[in-house]
Amino acid sequence: PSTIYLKDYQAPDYWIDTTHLTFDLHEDHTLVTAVLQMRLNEAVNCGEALPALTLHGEDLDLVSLHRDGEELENDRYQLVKGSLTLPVEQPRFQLQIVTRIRPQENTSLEGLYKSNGMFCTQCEAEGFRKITYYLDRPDVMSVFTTKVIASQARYPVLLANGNAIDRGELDNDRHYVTWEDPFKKPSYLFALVAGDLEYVEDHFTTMNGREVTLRLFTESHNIHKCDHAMISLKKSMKWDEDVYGREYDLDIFMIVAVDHFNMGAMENKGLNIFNSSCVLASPETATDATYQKIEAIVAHEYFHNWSGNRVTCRDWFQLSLKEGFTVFRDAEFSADMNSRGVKRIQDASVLRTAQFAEDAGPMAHPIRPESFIEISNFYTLTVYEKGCEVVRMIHTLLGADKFRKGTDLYFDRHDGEAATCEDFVKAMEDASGVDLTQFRNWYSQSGTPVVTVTDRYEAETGDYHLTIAQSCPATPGQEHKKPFHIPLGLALLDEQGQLLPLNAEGDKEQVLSIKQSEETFVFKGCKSKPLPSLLRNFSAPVRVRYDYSKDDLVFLMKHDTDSFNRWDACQRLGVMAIEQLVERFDEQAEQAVDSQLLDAFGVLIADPKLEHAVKAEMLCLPTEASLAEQAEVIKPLAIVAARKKVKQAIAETHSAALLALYNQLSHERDYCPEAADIAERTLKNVCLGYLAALDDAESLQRMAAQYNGASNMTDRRAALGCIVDARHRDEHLVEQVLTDFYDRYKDDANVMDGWFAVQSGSAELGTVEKVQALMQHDSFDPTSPNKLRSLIGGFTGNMARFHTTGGAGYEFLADRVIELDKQNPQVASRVMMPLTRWKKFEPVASGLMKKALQRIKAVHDLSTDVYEVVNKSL
Ligand code: B3K
Ligand code: ZN
Repeated sequence: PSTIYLKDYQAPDYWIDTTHLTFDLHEDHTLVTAVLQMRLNEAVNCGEALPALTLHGEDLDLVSLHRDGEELENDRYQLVKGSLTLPVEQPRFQLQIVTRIRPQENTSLEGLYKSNGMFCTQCEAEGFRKITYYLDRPDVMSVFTTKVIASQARYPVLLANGNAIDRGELDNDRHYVTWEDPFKKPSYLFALVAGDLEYVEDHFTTMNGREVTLRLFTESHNIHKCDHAMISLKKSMKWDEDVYGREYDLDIFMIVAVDHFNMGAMENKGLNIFNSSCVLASPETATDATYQKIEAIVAHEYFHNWSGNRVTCRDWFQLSLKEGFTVFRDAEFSADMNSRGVKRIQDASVLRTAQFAEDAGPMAHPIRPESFIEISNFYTLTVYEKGCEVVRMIHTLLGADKFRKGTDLYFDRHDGEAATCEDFVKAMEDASGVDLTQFRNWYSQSGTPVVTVTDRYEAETGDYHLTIAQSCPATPGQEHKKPFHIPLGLALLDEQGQLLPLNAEGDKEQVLSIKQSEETFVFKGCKSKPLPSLLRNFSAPVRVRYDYSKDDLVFLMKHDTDSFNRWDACQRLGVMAIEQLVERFDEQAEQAVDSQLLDAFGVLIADPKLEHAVKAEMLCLPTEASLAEQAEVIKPLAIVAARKKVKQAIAETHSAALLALYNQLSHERDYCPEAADIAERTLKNVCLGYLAALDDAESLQRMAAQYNGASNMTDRRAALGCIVDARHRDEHLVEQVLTDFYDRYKDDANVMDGWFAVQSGSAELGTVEKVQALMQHDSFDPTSPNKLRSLIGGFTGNMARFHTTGGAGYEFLADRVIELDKQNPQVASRVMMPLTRWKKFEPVASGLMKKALQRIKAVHDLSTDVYEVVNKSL
């Protein structure tokens, strides 16, 4: 497999002005007729001879090829793996290409495939080439017309992008619908659906008074689970008008839910296709987390209509242009709809745990990568979440008003075009007058910067000196880094916990613009040594090192006005307490749990003023994954044991207060997925989690009672998880609730995902043998990415079991990767990621992980997806 470089980008030799597609869908094959109006790209080619045309194509049977009505026989073109090359004689010409494809046999879930009897597509990034020969690159934008023909009985619903312009009946009980999308788009935004589907319909009137029909399609048994997604869609449409001035542009907007889908959802123009797990919800079947995920993803895909579709990407190296920006847009939307503070904590937590790990691993890349072998491997936390943070930093540096001027200019300038990250930054600069020259390093450099802060207080003058140094560790291909332009949110707390004025204007919060490798700021008039509150609101994706004492952290937990930093102080305290036990793992039994942490949690539990949502976040100890990310060398079993010990100590010390809080929050009410109710349930279930760490029969009864009495999935799932891993375990009860859960929900594929995950992710149950047995279960569908992710992903995230001695977990994963690679390379490459972190583990585990990777590497004919990951990580 070959590497593709950003520096080699060249504009295409030809454009495709219009694309007419006809799909003749049959049970064993599909015939695709593509009629393309081609035009020479004169900007590239002004010479005499017309260059040959090379189209992308994969797994296609070419049935016939006509150029301007003349059939080209097979001696007139070259067909090699991945492409079709033909001679060109006129600067404008028409091609007619007929291909035969087999969607029924397409297990990669890329291109046209079948899910539960319906046809659907996934074309981003390079799936369209599995449908027909085409210039399958995002800078080639075309106006598409799509005619779909199929059996009327089996596929009453026929959908494609745009507006339906024609429909009719044909012989043999077949029918057709023709769709026309007036907006130019790249092939990756093409979509088609054919199935026996029902829909719910609603309407939205845009800011200019246009009526838009909204339709959400699902299989009939799920039709009652569409309300939340529909409400979320209408909120998103309104929000994008209010906050960005962006209006929807077609007469109809459709969402289709499908069960077999490689990721969350896809923003195809006017016809979003969603993983059913990201769109369907009812109180009985979806947790609060799922409700919030749905709201965020519906918004994300809708927002792509402008940030991605109207303005798309020139090439795939620019992926963060649409993804980073759109994640920023959906994060702000969610913050506006729910608790802003908690949204920030959750996002920062994911970033610091998973993206920092990616940035420290063998696949580290800048948000705008410079090269790749397989683009599917670059739909990463770095491109998405760090990309979002980079856009957020621009927002912070410019301020909301100038940022909005910048986005207006960007959309204006590039509407209907395929743009670059540079275009985005330039629009921001031009609209605001702020110089972002150095800021651009965030686009080209990988790795997580480390900001080291030291301070000095001069009692005589009252001057407080804050010295800020930055560095960035080497990452693959990038030995030395230039300094970043870092916006650093800052406040200073006095001895009473009050915020001190930072400047003559009396501002109590400031964003320092850090540009040098080291710089010092002096704050005057401090009566005593202040305590710095650094990186407020997680103002940049960096690690901050400052030598906080435990007293400092307890003080910040209590007094800081920034929710993120209060939470972070609590996390830091938790990390210190757990690390202390990890370091002396062998003598852990005799080690006491840090008393300052225990006291601080007591204050936290009892704090009557703290909002429930933030309290719930603060009460959660650092996750095993985040402890692993912060460790020099990962010792999995020590981490699991130490964290468990600290959790038990908190539970035992504060059992009465936790129980009181639990009882206070347990009252019957109708389910409502609104922020205040979600916060109460979350806090209640955090308490239940602690109570599950007590060694008494009473708490077990409490969990069983919550499980049995639950009127919604949030409470039932929480109780189930607690029962499965309770300290005072009862095998019989575990069996009973797992069976009960199965009986209740066995017909609901999305709920069953949770049933698999709760077992494979359980420290108690999730052994290799158990996971292997579950793979044979009747309800396990090995062709469903959701099931594979739940079961295998649940297991690889199970630190207590995946990393058990002997390496059986690693061997199991290697077997699955090798097997899956033949079926679905994207999923195979995703699930193997945990192995790529082998270098950070303690020697025995590390060696065994490496061995498993080597076994994968030795397999012949690996997909480009797995090939790239395995070769870069060894
Ligand atoms: N753009 C799609 C992701 C496509 C992934 C292709 N392997 C979903 C999204 O980010 O909105
Ligand atoms: Zn996206």
